[in-house]
Amino acid sequence: MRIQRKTLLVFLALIVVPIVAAYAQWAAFGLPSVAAQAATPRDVAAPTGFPAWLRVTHYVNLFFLLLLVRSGLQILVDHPRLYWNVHCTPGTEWLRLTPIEVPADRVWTAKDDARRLSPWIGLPGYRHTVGMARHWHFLSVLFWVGNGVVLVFLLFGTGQWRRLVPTSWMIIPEAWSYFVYYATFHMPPEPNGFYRYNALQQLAYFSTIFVLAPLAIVTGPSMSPAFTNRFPWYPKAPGNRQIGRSLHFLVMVAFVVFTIVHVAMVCATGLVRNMNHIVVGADDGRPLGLYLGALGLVVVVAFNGLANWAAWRRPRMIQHLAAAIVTPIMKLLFGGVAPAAEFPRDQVSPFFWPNGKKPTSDEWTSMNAGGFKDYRLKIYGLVENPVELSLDEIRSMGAASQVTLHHCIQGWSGVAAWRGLPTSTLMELVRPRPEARRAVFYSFGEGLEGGAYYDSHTIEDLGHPQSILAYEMNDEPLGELYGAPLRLRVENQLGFKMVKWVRAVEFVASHKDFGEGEGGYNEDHEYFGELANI
Ligand SMILES: Nc1nc2c(c(=O)[nH]1)N[C@H]1C(S)=C(S)[C@@H](COP(=O)(O)O)O[C@H]1N2
Ligand SMILES: [Mo]
Repeated sequence: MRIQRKTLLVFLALIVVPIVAAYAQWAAFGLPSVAAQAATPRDVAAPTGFPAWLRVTHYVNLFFLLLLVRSGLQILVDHPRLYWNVHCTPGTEWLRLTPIEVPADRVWTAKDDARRLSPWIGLPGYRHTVGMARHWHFLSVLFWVGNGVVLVFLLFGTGQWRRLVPTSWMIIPEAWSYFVYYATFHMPPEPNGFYRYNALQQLAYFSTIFVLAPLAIVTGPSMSPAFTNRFPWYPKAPGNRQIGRSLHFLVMVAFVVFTIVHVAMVCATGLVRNMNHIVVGADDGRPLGLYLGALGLVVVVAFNGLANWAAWRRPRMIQHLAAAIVTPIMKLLFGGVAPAAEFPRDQVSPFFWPNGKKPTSDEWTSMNAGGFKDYRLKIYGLVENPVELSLDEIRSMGAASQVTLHHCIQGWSGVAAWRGLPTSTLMELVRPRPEARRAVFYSFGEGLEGGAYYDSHTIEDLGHPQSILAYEMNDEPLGELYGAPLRLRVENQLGFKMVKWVRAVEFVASHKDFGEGEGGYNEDHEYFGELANI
């Protein structure tokens, strides 16, 4: 692991400066007085205790947060580098969670770069399990956000917000006073949390619910190809897609740190009584809350074990569960929008991560040696006019140029200029029959587990102006590594659907009609979701 010095200094400063200031205040003036605050008789307007809905949402939140963190870490290690720039040039990352520096003397694909994660931490763990991790991430996030919405509505509907939402700026100096205690390892006099929180505690809970959670939610879509290509201002709000991704990670770190400190404080300030507050909603010293809370944690751990088991033993089931629950929502939110984002030509990335296995067949190798003069793109299946086209014919049919951002499922991105034949023009030529709903693109290259690589797109996605069969990248004929002679660009989808080294196109009625019926090679072999809008 390596962290950029500049970024490390900023983080350290954010932690060290307040602690030094707290020590200085303690040394110079002693501990501040918070006795009056702690002893304040309870505010008659403020709510007392924790109603059942609050205790339930608190638990449900923990339940899904853990799944989100574990699956999120698994997604992260599939491209174990975080950047502030959108190009993802090796060496420019601010955080690197791999010892590997990208070799300059040989091809090092983004997939080579993926790291293994222990299944005790990652969901589902091990290496390159990003597809399954995403299913758990997206399934969990729906419930986590739904639970959060219920919580916020009830907070404001019942008056419980009063114990959380600061109503006076005085909370800041008061919270600081408590911070001086904790930072210098002193325990301040505490109010009874059943009736009110201390100022720092209130501020911490408030920021977690009203700052961290919304930040986690809004930084998520800044990584979505469909959403950001339709609304280019969105990733620009934080700066760019990789800043969005880095912030999404930092918010996760903040949630984890909050949870650790929160649990430590619950233990340190009267575990049994505190557990009664939040588990059974009673302010007494009986051990019931502690026992039920422990049981609740056992359920959380058991479910995480079950989630790992299902990811490994019933991956198809999880993939189909996500297709049934997540896909319709993704379609509703991000489907059907035509991508439009373009980048200025001078923002083309200096380095573009390659992925996939270059073809090794004699057919492709000899055509490559001959400059693809003998290449014929075969288009067949449910079309009125099946054709075979040479590269020259393809070039003469019309061309579109675009400078766009590539979004790989692993997390990296890169800007490149593409030029090629719009797939809409191709469809005008071959005329898909009414029953044709999608097209499969077959590659000369093999997938990771052997057998030809392929993926499919809906007719609708292929009709967008930014959907092209590219034969040029950055004003040069498409390079060997990047998909020569033809590769797909479908800008509202993730990179894995953009088949390189395209050999043939088949129009079909459904994603069930080829391969193992999931929509593409990675969908079949790695359980990726068929819809790759996010
Ligand atoms: N034939 C083939 N095409 C492929 C792949 C592959 O493994 N084989 N990988 C896909 C993935 S996962 C990505 S991110 C992009 C990478 O394109 P690039 O190498 O131009 O960056 O290609 C896609 N097309
Ligand atoms: Mo990818």
